[in-house]
Amino acid sequence: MALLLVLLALAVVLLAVSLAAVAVRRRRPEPGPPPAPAPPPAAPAAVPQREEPPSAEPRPEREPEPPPRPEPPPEVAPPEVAPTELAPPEGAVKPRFRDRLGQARALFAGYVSSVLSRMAIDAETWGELEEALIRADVGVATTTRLLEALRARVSADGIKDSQALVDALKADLKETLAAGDRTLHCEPGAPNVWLFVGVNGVGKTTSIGKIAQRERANGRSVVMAAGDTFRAAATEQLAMWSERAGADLVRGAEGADPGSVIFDAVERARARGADLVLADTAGRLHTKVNLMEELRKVRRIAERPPARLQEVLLVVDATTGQNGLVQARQFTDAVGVTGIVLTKLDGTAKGGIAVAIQADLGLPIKLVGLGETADDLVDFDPSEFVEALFE
Ligand SMILES: Nc1nc2c(ncn2[C@@H]2O[C@H](COP(=O)(O)OP(=O)(O)OP(=O)(O)O)[C@@H](O)[C@H]2O)c(=O)[nH]1
Ligand SMILES: [Mg+2]
Repeated sequence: MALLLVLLALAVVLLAVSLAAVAVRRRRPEPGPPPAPAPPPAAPAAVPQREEPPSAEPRPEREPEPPPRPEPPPEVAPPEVAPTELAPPEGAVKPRFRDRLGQARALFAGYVSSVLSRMAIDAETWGELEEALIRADVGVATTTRLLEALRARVSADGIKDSQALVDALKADLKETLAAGDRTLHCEPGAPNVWLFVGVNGVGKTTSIGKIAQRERANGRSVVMAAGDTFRAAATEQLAMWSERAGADLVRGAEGADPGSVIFDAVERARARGADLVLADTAGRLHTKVNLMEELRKVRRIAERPPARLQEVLLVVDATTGQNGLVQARQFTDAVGVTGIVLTKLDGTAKGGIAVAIQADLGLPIKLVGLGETADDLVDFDPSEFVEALFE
């Protein structure tokens, strides 16, 4: 029995030893390279996945998808005959000379009341009239001529009192200013061209805008030619006026040949059966090319059929005084002016330049600018003008 117990104990010990050996073998590492340590969960991979070019720059973000391209707007052709609803309302009140000739009237009024305060006509009377005319920018030559004619009339008609003398002067001024053809010519059947010239800043573009509006109101279809390619802003200025007036606009790139813009505008007018091309020009140039030379070229294009060059309108700033006369002479020699648009008579202008231009150069004043807005353009009425000055 004891032997049996000893044998049983031995068997148990042997079993325990063999189980322990198995357990130790299981725990022993396998031969071969040790496995890489498992990366900590949040740590970056020790070995980069892809070979990156060495760069100090952070990797650029992926290019965002470009936004879908908007559909190009459908090409809208300018209206064949521009809409009339953009024209000024019928019966819009036109400015009057007497309300706008502030400075000029004040100047004349002072001298006239002084002359009238003395019943008789004496040396002082003649001196004051001369001073009034010269200070009003009539110019020495024209003043001298006017007063000589007045003296002759005074002695011929036996004028004795100063009121009659002032009336005679007014009549002479009206007669001087009424000379010449003040019509703005426009015939049916061909693109009529009105070319606007003048030094910079006198009001060419603004006057074209005003005239476009007025012609539209008269039922004419108008094409504006942005022939002032000196600066882009000039075209934008004209574009604004063309929208306002309901007129078509032909433009050229900045620095483009002004002649080509006028040519294209005539083509557009012909194709659409428009009545009138209002052609803007620059008052100065990019190049050293003489302005007058350039304008001559423009003029030649503007008179090439089918275009019918009806008017070459010299725009003169009334506030520049006698200088306007010098400009008028230069432009007339170069491009053959048919009439004057006298602007800014509402400002500090003294008005006499109108008389000087008409008397010295025989150029009719056709239109007058009395302000900056679209309605501030009137036909020149010599009688109303003179009455307003002397009132
Ligand atoms: N008070 C007044 N201002 C005017 C009149 N006509 C034009 N102007 C102003 O004069 C300035 C010059 O006018 P523009 O029409 O640009 O002159 P422009 O001759 O085209 O000038 P450039 O293009 O530089 O050659 C603008 O501020 C106009 O508003 C007018 O009759 N009265
Ligand atoms: Mg201009």
